[in-house]
Amino acid sequence: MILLDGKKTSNDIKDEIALEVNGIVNNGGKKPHLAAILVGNNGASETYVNAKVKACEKVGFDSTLIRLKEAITEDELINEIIKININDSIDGLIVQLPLPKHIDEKKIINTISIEKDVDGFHPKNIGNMTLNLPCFIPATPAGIIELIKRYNIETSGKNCVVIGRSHIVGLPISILMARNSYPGNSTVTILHSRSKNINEICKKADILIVALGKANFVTSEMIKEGASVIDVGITRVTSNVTKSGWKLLGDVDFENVKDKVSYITPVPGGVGPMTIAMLLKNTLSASKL
Ligand code: BQF
Repeated sequence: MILLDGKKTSNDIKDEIALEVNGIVNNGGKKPHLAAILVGNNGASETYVNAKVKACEKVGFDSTLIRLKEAITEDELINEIIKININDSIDGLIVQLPLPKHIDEKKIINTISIEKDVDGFHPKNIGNMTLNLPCFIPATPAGIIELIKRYNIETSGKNCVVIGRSHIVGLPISILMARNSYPGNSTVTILHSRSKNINEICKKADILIVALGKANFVTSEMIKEGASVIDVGITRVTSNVTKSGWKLLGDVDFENVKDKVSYITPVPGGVGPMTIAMLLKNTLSASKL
């Protein structure tokens, strides 16, 4: 079993980005600048946004965190986005999800300028990605692709099973794994809440990508010997072992499957850190547009 070390790989990517930013600045160029909007005070969202701001500092980007109150109206939020859209000093904009229930996420994402949509969630971005046109690939799928690439995992002609069809992970990674490129050229099956025979279908997977958000859902009887397993799940549970009083669980029962697989991502330290690194990569690309 080889661990797909997202922590180390993301640090490698951050070093590469920092080197490039250094070159840009030394040649009189401008630092990439990411703006992040955080609405309300959801604990997990705060953690994620703080991680993104810290990562920006680490690679030499400018960042602006805009905190807005939970009770902000949809129109007020749209106005904040428009201000950033027309601000030439800002290259990339993310709106941390989920948003409060009274705000329509679709409407908000549609407001983000596609040139600054470094999360790649705008419908035009997803369309461009699907058609293999220039786009920002959403950070989590991009992180999975980058891990597969850096560990030289064979994907052509392989059975790739994706559990979950979310617009942010399952749907885009399915499209990417089926594309005519590397990583890609896989035979992709998407499993979801209405799927039947989930265990049997998973058992045929050479590459299993799990993004459904159910802790320890995948067990060894669902795994083909020698499979590569990518675990996107992060469920927070209380723990009497850790200092913080909680820990993260993946969608894969790691201890149960680890002796059966060729490659596997840990949780934490697998796909999560890669997501942050790929957001930085997209922001660097946006700054070059
Ligand atoms: C790690 C996210 C669900 C909903 C909205 C490192 C992150 C997570 C884990 C992180 C995520 C998940 C992010 C680890 C960003 C990934 O060490 O395992 C980093 O910050 N993520 C998000 O912004 O919004 C989410 C998951």
